[in-house]
Amino acid sequence: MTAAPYADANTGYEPIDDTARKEFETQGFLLLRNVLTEDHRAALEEAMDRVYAEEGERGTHKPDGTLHLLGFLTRDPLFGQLLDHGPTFRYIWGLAGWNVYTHHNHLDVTPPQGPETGKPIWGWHQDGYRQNSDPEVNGQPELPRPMFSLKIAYVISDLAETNRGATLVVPGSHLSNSFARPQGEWDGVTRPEGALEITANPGDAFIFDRRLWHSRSQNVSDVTRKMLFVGYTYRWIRPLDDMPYEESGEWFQGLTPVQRQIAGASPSTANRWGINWNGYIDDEIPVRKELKTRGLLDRSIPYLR
Ligand SMILES: O=C(O)CCC(=O)C(=O)O
Ligand SMILES: [Fe+2]
Repeated sequence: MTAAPYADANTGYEPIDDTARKEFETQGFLLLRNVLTEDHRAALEEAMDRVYAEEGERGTHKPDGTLHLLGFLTRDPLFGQLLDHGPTFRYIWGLAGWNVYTHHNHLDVTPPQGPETGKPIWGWHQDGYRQNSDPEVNGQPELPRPMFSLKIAYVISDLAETNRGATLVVPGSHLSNSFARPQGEWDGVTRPEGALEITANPGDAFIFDRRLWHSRSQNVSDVTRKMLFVGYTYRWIRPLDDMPYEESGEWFQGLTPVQRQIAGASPSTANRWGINWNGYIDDEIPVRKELKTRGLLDRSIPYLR
């Protein structure tokens, strides 16, 4: 077991307060300031730059130099440590419970792109693909579907100024199954009513409900945008990315039991540690074990039982 190489103010097991939970529930996202120390952020950026160069050699950059790399966590031990990074992980179990893993994660590098050319692409969406169509909610199409997943977005480059390609969101839109699109041809510039550009400092992060309507934006600055996204969902939902690793390999062996759960150890069954029809739950499920040991299984919150 390797200890996390960077000191954090949080162990990952400080419960979030009701104000944060309420804000997340009403807004669909939370901005989390200073979740990475400057040393940690710089080390992550260095690892990102290495991966970006490797992917350049492999020819996977888009023609404009953009990289959107899925399942990136196995590409560096430092990325693996993000699986339960203290200042952000407390929000994951605090908002989704202990039965989670990462089904989807991506590394994004967006060099200056200049203004949009050609036919602009309308990028507003909810995450989850068919999760926005398949589930029926009491036969009432307007009722919000379940959250199912949430995502941490780590800000690695400076996004404090606007127009650097930051994520756009409409606060509160996660409770709407539909989203108004401008009539006719979209001009590539006009933003939907209520849209907010998440400007943030390097080392900040934001967490969002996958139902929150969001979009990328064009990086028209001269600063390369660098972001790391780690999505979490329930262990009974299948992975979205190919994130290959050997359990006997160095990357996996460097993980703690909690990190192994979050890495998706045994994605083929939700019952590896035992969760049965009769209510039996194996106390060895690593995240649950940590919460239980610390007295954090709050019975008033269903996903924390
Ligand atoms: O890169 C972005 O700003 C948005 C990415 C996105 O759509 C997502 O993380 O689900
Ligand atoms: Fe998305």
